[in-house]
Amino acid sequence: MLKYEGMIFDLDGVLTDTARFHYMAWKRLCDEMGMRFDQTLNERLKGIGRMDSLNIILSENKSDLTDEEKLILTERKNRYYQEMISRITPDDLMPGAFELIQKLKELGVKKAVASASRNAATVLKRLGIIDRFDYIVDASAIKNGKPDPEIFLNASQNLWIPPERCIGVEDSEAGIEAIKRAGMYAIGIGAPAVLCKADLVLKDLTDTDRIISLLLR
Ligand code: B16
Ligand code: MG
Repeated sequence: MLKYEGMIFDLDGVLTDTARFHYMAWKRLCDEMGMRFDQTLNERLKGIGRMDSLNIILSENKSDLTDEEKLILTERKNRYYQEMISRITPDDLMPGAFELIQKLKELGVKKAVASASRNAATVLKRLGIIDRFDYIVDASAIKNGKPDPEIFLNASQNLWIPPERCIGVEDSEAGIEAIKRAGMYAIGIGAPAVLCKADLVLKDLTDTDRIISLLLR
């Protein structure tokens, strides 16, 4: 008997380590523009959409630009990011991710991806796992980004499973808040100090037995 019938995964930082590519792309852009950008600031961008991320960077640098200039910069950052993800292969799956997806299939647990990234489908294809999910949220159709619960509620609706029967998995503080506001069980991947609002924090997805035991009554 399953306690949870759906598992909704974030992508960057959970299924694959593309979080470092987002960091490197923003860092290159900021260096070129003479703006400050470091790992601490990057932590605040995890799970946050592209334009909102640029607005945070600009505000931290006490800088302001026109909407047109911002669009040019976000497109440039995206080109740097797309160069990096073009080299992704199935070897770039996070440890334990493939095994967990397999076990969920055997148990009949439905799986979705709720990523803020408009590059999510490209990354999932390059990882060779796009067909293993029952539903992938289209980030461009989401009006309110994480920490708003909209993206996780959209995923559960499309899986036809009520939020309280779903587990969300996230590496960002904003994402954990979104999962909790959606009324789901939250697994954080990363540092317990950052993800303190999660119900459970793990370093990665390798402890599949622990995750599977949560799903069962
Ligand atoms: P893109 P996730 C998020 O993905 C990233 O964490 C965040 O750093 C990025 O700015 C956002 O996607 C948008 O990505 O520029 O590719 O549309 O963690 O929600 O899977
Ligand atoms: Mg993430």
